[in-house]
Amino acid sequence: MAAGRERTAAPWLPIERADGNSLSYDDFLARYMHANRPVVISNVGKGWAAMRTWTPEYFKQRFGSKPVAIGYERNMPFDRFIDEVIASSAENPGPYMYRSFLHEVLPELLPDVVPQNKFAFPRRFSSPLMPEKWRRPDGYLKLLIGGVGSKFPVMHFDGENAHAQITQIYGDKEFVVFPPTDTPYLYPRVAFPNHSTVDDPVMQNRERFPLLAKATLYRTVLKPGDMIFVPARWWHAARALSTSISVCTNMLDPSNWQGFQDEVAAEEAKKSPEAGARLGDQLARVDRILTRLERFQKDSPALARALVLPAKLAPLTAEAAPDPSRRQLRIRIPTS
Ligand SMILES: O=C(O)CCC(=O)C(=O)O
Repeated sequence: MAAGRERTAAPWLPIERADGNSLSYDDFLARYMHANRPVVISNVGKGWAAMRTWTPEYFKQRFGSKPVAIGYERNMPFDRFIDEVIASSAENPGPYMYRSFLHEVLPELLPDVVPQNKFAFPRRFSSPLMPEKWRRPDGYLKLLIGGVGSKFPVMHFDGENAHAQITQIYGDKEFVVFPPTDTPYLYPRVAFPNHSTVDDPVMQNRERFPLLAKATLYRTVLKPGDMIFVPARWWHAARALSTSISVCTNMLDPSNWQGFQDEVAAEEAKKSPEAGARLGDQLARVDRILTRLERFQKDSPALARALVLPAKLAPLTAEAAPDPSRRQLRIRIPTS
């Protein structure tokens, strides 16, 4: 057998599940987000028009030949993209859309994903106190579409130490994660340490990637109404099992702040050490202010509500934050 042809079906463990009808937001934060533990939450997005109307045919009819971003450097007419998605197969996978930020390219779809999913609330990313580059009240809401066998191009963990969530709207998607402690076995790229060179984490090429045998694979299949919470630095990969439509966002709060601050300051320090130190100081100040405002709301909820401003500056829940679908957002899309 030629090198790389022989593959091992990796053993896997299921990802914990919770029911969105009974899980409170506080329990979600305590058990998962602040414990850096993945979970699949069912029954989310129940009120969304998207859950009823988003199908491949709907996108084809609504957007026709409008050009749409598929990957970093690939645009194509929406109707042709959908045709290729429908024709996609395990043997001959079609394109997978993963760079379409809704506010930027398809704002007309925003009313279809309200009310906001409380578990996907971007938290500190939505604070007006965040420096502009990282102020994203929608959590970088993004559309993901692919046909059978197509996949997100690279196993990775999200940059800026962000937590992520992916909500399944149509079809089935296989989703796998590995804990951060498995990083030594996942062959990170030298230039992009949050990108893995592993081509398939499920049907593994153990000749080329022998250390994979030491990693613990967690797997699930997302169905419409399921959301997976992917904690900061958890490696993840996704593959459509049928035509699949989902949305995803990022979240930031005290649980992943320090890593966020260190990472973006280190990136800035590549321009100059002074600029990196300045940004680190600025973010440390923002952290101190947000921490006080968050604590005040927890300790004195009635007074905080009466004063209005604490919840505006440091929104703790989706209800306290302005609905991002109603505002024209100026969003800066990261380029790496
Ligand atoms: O395709 C998916 O569901 C994964 C999305 C993802 O990980 C990302 O956009 O960073």
